[in-house]
Amino acid sequence: MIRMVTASLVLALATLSAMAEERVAATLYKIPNCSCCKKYADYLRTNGFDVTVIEAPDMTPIKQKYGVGKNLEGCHTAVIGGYVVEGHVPVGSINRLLSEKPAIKGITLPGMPPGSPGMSGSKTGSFEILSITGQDAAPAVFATE
Ligand SMILES: [Cu+2]
Repeated sequence: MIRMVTASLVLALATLSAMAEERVAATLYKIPNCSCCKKYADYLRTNGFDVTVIEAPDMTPIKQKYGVGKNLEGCHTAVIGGYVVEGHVPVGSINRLLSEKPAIKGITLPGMPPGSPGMSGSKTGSFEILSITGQDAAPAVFATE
């Protein structure tokens, strides 16, 4: 019995360390003086992402490249696993995006809602994370957190 418990414990530990090593690469574009963007990069790092920050004085071409329409814009733009993650999106939605791999360009939390990851203040309501499709149609809700 003890041997079985030990074996499953070893297995659990092995799984845990494999998970810890598997850091997902993320590239985050931001304007140089954006401090909430920097805090969001730190938030991603804390949650297991390997973040490369690229300072972009003009974010317009980046938003255009990744299909982030004006109504969908946050501050920074991240690229993770081939998806665009715009603004202060909570990590739960990113992980769901990466595991479900839907046929969209990415997800966004438009604006800079108080209390969202990297933002100060306290949360006043639930966050609506929207799908980015690159189409003009009204964006669908990807998740509510
Ligand atoms: Cu921000």
